[in-house]
Amino acid sequence: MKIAVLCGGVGGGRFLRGVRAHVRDAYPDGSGGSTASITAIVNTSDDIWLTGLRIAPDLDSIMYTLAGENDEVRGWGRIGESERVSAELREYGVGWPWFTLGDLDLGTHITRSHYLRSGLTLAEATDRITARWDLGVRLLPATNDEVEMHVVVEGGTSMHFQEWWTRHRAVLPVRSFVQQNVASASPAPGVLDALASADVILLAPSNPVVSIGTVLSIPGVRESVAAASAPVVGVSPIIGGSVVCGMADACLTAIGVETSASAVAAHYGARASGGLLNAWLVGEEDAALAPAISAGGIRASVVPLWMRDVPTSAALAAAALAAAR
Ligand code: FO1
Repeated sequence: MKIAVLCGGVGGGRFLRGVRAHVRDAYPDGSGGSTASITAIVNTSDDIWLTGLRIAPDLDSIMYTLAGENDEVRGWGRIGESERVSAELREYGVGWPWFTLGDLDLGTHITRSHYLRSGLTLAEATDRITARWDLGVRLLPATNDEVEMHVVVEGGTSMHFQEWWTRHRAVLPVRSFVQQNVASASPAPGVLDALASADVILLAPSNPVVSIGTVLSIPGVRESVAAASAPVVGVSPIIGGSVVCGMADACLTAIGVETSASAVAAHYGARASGGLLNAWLVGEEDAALAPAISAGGIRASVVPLWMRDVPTSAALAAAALAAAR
C-alpha cells in the first residue's frame, strides 16, 4: 500500500508517527518495518534564511519526531538541547533573538546549508539528512523552490510568517497572507508521482492555511490531488472549535474561514463537487457536525482525534485508512 500524506510540522510529525506505527502493525514486513510505504509531502513555507543558514521548521519537526529526537514538551526542536551558540549570536547582534536555534538543531541547519551551497536541491539535502535515521517515512519537500509565507498585518507591515508567529505569537491581526514565489514554484521531483501512484492520500491535521494550504498552492499539486485515483481523507486540525496547537485559528480567521471542523472541511471541499475530500475525521467533541458534513458530500467519521502518544496517533491513522476504504 502506498500512502501519501500532505502535512506541516508539529501536527504532521505526530500524525506520521501514528501512520508509521499503524502500518508496521497492520502491514508488517517481518523485520519490524512495513510493506506499506509512506511519503510525506511537507510544507516549506515556514522556511527562512537566518544567519546564513537555511532553516526548515516543518521538515525538521517531522524528522526529529520520527527519529524520536524531538522535544515533546516544547513541541519543536531537539530533546536535550542547549543554546550556547544562539547566546553568542545574540551577543554579536545577528539573527533573531526571539527565534532560538539550539546547538543540536544548528547541526541540522549547517548540514542543510552545506548541501544547498554544494548545489544540491532541498529534496536531495533532505534525503541525505534523513538517511541518518531509519525514519520509515520518506520526507519530500513540496517544492525545491524557495517559497516563504509572509504576513501583512493591519497597518500594512509585512513580515515573515516566523516573525509573526514566534515574535508576535500570532496576536497581530492579519490583513493577508502572501505566499511568496508560490505561483512560480514547481513541485519537487516525486511529489506528483507520489500523489498519482498513492493508494490513499491523507491530509494531516496541520494548519489548513499556512501548511496544507501552501502545499496545495504549489502549481499542479491541488490538481493532482483532485485527479488522483486514490481516496482523499483529511483529519480535522480543529477539535471542539479550538486548534490543538499552533495558530491555525488566527490563520483561518484571516482568510474568513470559521474555526470549526465543518468549516475547514468545506474549505477543502467535497471531491464530488470539485473539492478534495472524500472523507473527513472529526473529534467526538464535534459529533454533532458530522451529519451536515456528510450531507455536503464529504463522508464524516467521528473518532478520538487527540494524539497524546503513539498508540492514540496509530489509532487515528487506522481510522483515517479505514475511512479511505
Ligand atoms: N517556535 C517558537 O515559538 N519559538 C522559537 O524560538 C522557535 C524556534 C525554532 C527554531 C527552529 C525550528 O525548526 C522551529 C522553531 N520554532 C520556534 C517552531 C516553529 O516556529 C514552528 O514549529 C513552525 O514554524 C510552525 O508551523
